[in-house]
Amino acid sequence: MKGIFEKIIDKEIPADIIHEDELTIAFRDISPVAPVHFLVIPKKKITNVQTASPQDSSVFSHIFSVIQQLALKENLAEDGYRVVTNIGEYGGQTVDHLHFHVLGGRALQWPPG
Ligand code: DGP
Repeated sequence: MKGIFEKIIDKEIPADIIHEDELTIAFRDISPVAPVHFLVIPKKKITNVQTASPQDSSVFSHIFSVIQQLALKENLAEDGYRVVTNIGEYGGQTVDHLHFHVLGGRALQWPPG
């Protein structure tokens, strides 16, 4: 069965998409926890960092290049921002499709809970 992020990729459900290319799509999180909060995901179905294969390495490097570009566009680059990927139950992953949260627009707390 298609997951929620696959439906966003296939435009079957709406999302506030801020970037799309051959390998990735980025859209604003439905429940933002910072003034700027978007997700960058691969179009390829990879569950998380732990299940990725060495063949996916080019997807990861591309995702980080997209994050750099979007951080500039969203005015996060100067003050700084955070990139988070949750893995599995203890990591707090709720959607089983690899995604990188990009959070910024305010000073963020550390450590997370
Ligand atoms: P995680 O807990 O790391 O698996 O984060 C999943 C995030 O995905 C969570 O912050 C909320 C977001 N999310 C879940 N469903 C949707 C959706 O349908 N649309 C959008 N834009 N974001 C979603």
